[in-house]
Amino acid sequence: MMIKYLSVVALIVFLFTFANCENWSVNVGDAGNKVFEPPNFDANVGDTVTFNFVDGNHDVVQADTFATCAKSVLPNAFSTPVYTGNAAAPSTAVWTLTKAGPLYYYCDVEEHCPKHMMYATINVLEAGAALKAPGVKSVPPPATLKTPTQTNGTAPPTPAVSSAVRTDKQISIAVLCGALLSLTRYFLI
Ligand SMILES: [Cu+2]
Repeated sequence: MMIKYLSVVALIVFLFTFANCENWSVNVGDAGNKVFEPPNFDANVGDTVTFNFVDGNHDVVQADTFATCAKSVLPNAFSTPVYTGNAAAPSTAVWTLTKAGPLYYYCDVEEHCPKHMMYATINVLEAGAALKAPGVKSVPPPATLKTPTQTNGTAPPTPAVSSAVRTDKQISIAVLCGALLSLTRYFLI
């Protein structure tokens, strides 16, 4: 019985080590400035990045090289709709990091990329690799869709499209994280 219990604990520790499920936060727009904040940080494969659209009209589109204002040719290139920023209740989009290597992205609204240099990088390192320049930690991805709160009747309805950018992989990582937490609670508390 004790051996079984210890092996389960060891398994949980092992899974947490390799599926550590960090979620990083990137703010899109900032008080009239056309920026991604932070513009450059390290993360690990398996982590997620949540973009919070806090100001202005912007989107996030994957590029193939740094400072390029052209969508990646990858068939599954990441991109979001254009959101109108709302600092109090930002729309969000989640990018799951599935492969090591730098990820480049930009905003393709108007001239934000070529004129305002609205582009950025995520340095994706192998799972478990030490991060020299970690980003800003966020809460885990929301389990349910977040619909922006409307404070008056004049705001145009924002489509609930967060789910459109979610991939099956992201969902399975979220499920894995949830399962790990339940297992931990069951055996350790
Ligand atoms: Cu923009």
